[in-house]
Amino acid sequence: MQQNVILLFILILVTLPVSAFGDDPVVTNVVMAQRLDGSALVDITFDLFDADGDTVATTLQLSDDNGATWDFPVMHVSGDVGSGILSGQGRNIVWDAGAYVPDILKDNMRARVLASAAGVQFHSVSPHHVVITDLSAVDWFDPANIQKFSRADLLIVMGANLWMGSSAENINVIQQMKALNPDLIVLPYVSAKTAQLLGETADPRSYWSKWWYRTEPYVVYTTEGEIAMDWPVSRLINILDPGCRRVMIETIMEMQEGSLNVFDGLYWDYFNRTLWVSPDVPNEGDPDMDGDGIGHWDDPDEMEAYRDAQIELINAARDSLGEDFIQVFNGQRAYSDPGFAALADGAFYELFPTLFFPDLDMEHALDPDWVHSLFNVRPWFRTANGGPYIVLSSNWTSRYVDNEGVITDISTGDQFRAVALLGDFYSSWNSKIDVGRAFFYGWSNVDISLGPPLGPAVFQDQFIRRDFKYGKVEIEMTSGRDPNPFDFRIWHMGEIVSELAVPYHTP
Ligand SMILES: [Ca+2]
Ligand SMILES: [Ca+2]
Repeated sequence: MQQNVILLFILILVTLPVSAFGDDPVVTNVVMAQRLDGSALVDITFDLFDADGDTVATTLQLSDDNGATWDFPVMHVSGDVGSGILSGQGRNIVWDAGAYVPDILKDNMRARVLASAAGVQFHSVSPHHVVITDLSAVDWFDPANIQKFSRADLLIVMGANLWMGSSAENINVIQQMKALNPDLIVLPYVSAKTAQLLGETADPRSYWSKWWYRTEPYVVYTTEGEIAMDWPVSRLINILDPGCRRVMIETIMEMQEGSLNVFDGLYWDYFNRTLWVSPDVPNEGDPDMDGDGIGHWDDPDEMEAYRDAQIELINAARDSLGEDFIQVFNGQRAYSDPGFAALADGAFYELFPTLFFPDLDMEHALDPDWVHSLFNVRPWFRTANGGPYIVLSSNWTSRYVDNEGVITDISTGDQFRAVALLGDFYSSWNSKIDVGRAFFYGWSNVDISLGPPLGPAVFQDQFIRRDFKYGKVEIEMTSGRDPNPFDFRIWHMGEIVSELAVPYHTP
């Protein structure tokens, strides 16, 4: 029945250029051949050599346009693919091309095999919307981390952990990641209003130390004359003062110019219309940035000056670091202020959709008729640097009891992936580790590509749908409210490969 599958023979050699980590596995003699028995099985054979004798993770990638793109959905494969593959000649991956729902009538298919001694697989993922946010102390000495993190389209990490004065300062982390993924954008976390207390004792060459001591003259005091804290681990700095803004920008420039690891821009944490201070800090009195004895939230001209100072800070960064220096804003001001959003290459929706959006939060976020929905806000941002980068992130854990009676996590990465696909937003994957409010690395459960979209999302009643070259995405709004606002289904080549319809969860 599948004898009309036509495939050409291909030779592709791919190794991962991670030369800093000793001998890489080498893949040679890749040959793809359809069996002649009418079974529509395709063999991809290759030789795999690893000098260290490690077991290797292999990834099969397929192209249906003679190698111009490599996002053809790789499904129905078995054999020497995945983790734990031993070196040897004549390794074999069996691809059951006949198992796809539609017939594949192609004469321009190509295959390539990637191999990683660090055990990382490099599947093509759906188009350009994958973010990793990890603000923890990542071990950059581990090659597996460099390979894993390189798979994102946008990566947000602590700048201080890669710039000069950090333990990883002599490892060319960003260069290695870009060798694996030239399109990767890497942004450092930088505070837009605080200095972290750890700077006081940090390495004097480090970002946190320089930031702490240089902003010391610009500490914010409360109406009771105390140093105004922002979080238990940080104090407020006074960006109303041009001198404060200057030392902030100068420190970022010094880090960029003096470090082996150079970032593509900044992730600013963060910009709201007024100061926001954690309820966990025991400030006596309110912050008083303009020193007139009136607390910030009772002082309209101070709040106005704070908003103006944000713009001055952003413009100073652009003047000093260039038009192509990407600036992504955390914080709610950009979500509703078009003029402010126009200064940014993107926005980070922290704890999406629970902040900013009124009840029902997700329903508003995805309502094309609501003025500040994701679809209506996205066009406000800059596009010159490949954006806008509209990042949907949540590090909270939500769970439900599934159809088999077991507690199942809702992966916000997969949930937001469905949203991201509808409107060219970015979904951030985060592991669900119940450690405070920390952000940790996470990865998609469904790393199969849908290919490019065929048009915009289509809205009909409670359904939102978008078609892609290799499949489609459908959201059905149910409660409209986090943490379980909608069901979703994602089809690849006619098969549902990702679905959430609580209590049912497949696969
Ligand atoms: Ca004041
Ligand atoms: Ca005032």
